[in-house]
Parts: sequence; C-alpha cells; structure tokens
Amino acid sequence: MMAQEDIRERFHADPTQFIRSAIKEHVSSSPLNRLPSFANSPIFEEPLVGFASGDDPIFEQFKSVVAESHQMPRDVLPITQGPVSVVSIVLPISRETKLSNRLETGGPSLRWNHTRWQGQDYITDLSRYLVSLLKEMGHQAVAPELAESFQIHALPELASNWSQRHVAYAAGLGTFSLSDGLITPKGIAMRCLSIVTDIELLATPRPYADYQTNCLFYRDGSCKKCTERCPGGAITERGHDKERCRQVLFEFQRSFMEGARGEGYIGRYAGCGLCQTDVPCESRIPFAGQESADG
Ligand code: B12
Repeated sequence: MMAQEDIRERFHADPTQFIRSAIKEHVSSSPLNRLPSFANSPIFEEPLVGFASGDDPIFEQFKSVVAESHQMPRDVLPITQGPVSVVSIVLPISRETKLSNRLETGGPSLRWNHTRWQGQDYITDLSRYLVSLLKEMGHQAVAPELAESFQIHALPELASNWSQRHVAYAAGLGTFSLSDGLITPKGIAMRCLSIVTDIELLATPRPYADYQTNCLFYRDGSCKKCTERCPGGAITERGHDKERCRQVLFEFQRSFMEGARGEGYIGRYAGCGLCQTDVPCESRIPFAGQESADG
C-alpha cells in the first residue's frame, strides 16, 4: 500500500498522468469490473482517457449540436475562479462479449445484456471513486451524470444535458458514425463516462479533421455494415432514427426479457448493441477497404 503522502506527491508531480494511472489501475483491479455469471471475466478492457479544458469553446457548440440545455463544464462545477477541466473515459467492451454479440441477429447475447447493466453499475462505481480520490487530493470534482442536474429529455429529440459521446469527442477520444456511435481508437463497442474537476489538466489534442472522419461511410461512402446489422431498420444512409432505435430496444426486444431466449437476461431492457459488433469499426478506427471486424 502506498502512503498517503506518496500518493499526494505523485498527484502534484503530474496530475494528468496521476489521473490516467488511477483510472487504468481501477479498471484492471476492481472486482466490480467483472461478470459474475461468466466466471468473473472482465466487463471492460484497458480504458482510453482524454482531457479537455472546461473553457474549450467546443462546449458552446454542443448547445446547438445537442440541445440548448446541454450544460457547460462550469454549470456542472460552478466556480468563478481558477481552471475547470473535463476527464473523459472510454471503456472498451471485452473481446469475448463482442464475439458473442457478433453471432446475434435479433437482439443481444446474454453476455452483452449483462455488460449493459453490470457495466453501468461499474461506471457508477468508477465515477464515485474518481470524485472521492480527487477530493482527497484537495480538489473539487463532480460526475455530471450522477448529479441532480442531469436530465434526459424526449423533445425535440431524445438527448441528455450531458452527452458523454460529445464530451469524449471534445477530449480527443473519437468521432461519430453513421449509427451515431462514437468510433474511438479502440472501436465503437464501448461505454463512456466523464468527470468535471477544478484541476488544471493537459488537454488531449483532437487528431481528427471533423466530427465524422473515423466512419468509413462518411469518409468514402463505403461500408454501411451497421445498417445491415440493425434488427429494426433504424440505421440507413440517412443516419440513425432514434425513435425507431428506442422502439427496437424497449418494444421489439421485450421478448428477450420475457424468457423467449432463455433465462438470465437482466435490467429494464435487453440492450442490443448489434450495430457495434461485427462491423469494421467494432474494435478500431477502420482502414479504407476493411470489410470485417477483424480486418
Ligand atoms: C438518450 C440515449 C439514447 C437514446 C438516443 C441515442 C442518441 N443517439 O442520442 C436511445 C434510447 C435511442 C439510445 C440507444 C442506444 N444507446 Co444510448 N444513450 C443515451 C444517453 C443517455 C444520452 C445521449 C445523448 O445525449 N445524445 C445527444 C444526441 C444529440 O447525440 P447524437 O444524436 O448521437 O449526436 C449527433 C449530433 O450531435 C451530430 N453532430 C452534428 N453536428 C456536430 C458537430 C460536432 C462538433 C459534433 C461533435 C457532433 C455533431 O453527431 C452525432 C451523430 O450523428 C447516453 C448517455 C449520455 N449521458 O451521454 C447513452 C449512450 C449514448 N448510449 C449508449 C449505447 C451503448 C446505446 C445502445 C447501443 C443501446 C445499449 N445500451 O446497448 C443504443 C444504440 C445507440 C446509438 N446507435 O446511438 C452509449 C454509447 C456508446 C457508444 N459506443 O457510442 C452511451 C454514451 C451510454 C454510455 N454511458 O456509454 N441511447
């Protein structure tokens, strides 16, 4: 065990590196990042971590791109003086879970379903851990999705007032796809979270020309594999129909929850994610001409 003083020293020497290491360590060692029904195998693999300045003008843009109600980092952490930074974390879904979902055509594998719900519980745990760690270092920190101000609204379209994917885009972690999923260097089959803090952190560069460059369809009109994978026709060349996607998740796939596929499905809905597996962007940024998830 490292003494509290050593931990503080490491934090002060390089807060950006300290936070990155703390996240990686938690993901690799937490007993909650495990699937009890699948021999306790990991839910998520090694994370990607990115940072953005809370004063980056990109957050203003999210008010028009997402919704007027989308919060600014300084709304989430209302301080008047000093820096505000955003930490974004991408948690890639394990290879075994992706392989199991590749085989599916009507709805998610049992393993993907457990990843949806137990993975979200782990995200909550990791968010709380980071907030308390940064507070122990003498700073303020908030997990926006756990804050009272967090909302998901249905009109004018389904959106939240803190979109994790837009935040990850701001922190250099990926760009949007035809299916709306975020394609990161570790692929689209992932879940993500973020923290806002008053620590000055080194912003991660955004290594992309625009917000859609990682998607083969937007790059050269090819691929479109996600349109074939969607079991409900919610993805077409015109993009992702959220209302249709919501119906697939909450209505068409209800039979999974009612035992039609066998026992063991958990949560409020099955989870789907077919558009994120068996597609060239599943586990990487796809290269031109790539036809399958493995190359
Ligand atoms: C509401 C919601 C839904 C809704 C609506 C989805 C949506 N596209 O918005 C429904 C119920 C349909 C849904 C479904 C699913 N969801 Co959902 N959902 C959310 C939630 C709670 C909020 C999303 C939000 O605020 N969207 C805002 C809108 C505006 O985003 P958008 O339409 O995708 O954005 C487009 C525009 O902004 C556009 N754009 C236009 N101009 C510009 C300019 C710039 C500069 C930029 C950056 C972008 C941009 O780019 C985007 C793509 O077209 C988030 C959690 C969170 N707090 O973020 C999870 C989240 C998005 N869901 C997630 C997942 C995994 C799913 C499902 C696969 C089901 C599942 N749980 O297994 C499906 C498939 C989703 C899909 N293909 O998008 C993950 C996504 C991970 C990923 N790999 O991308 C999230 C982030 C949850 C998490 N913690 O990881 N979801």
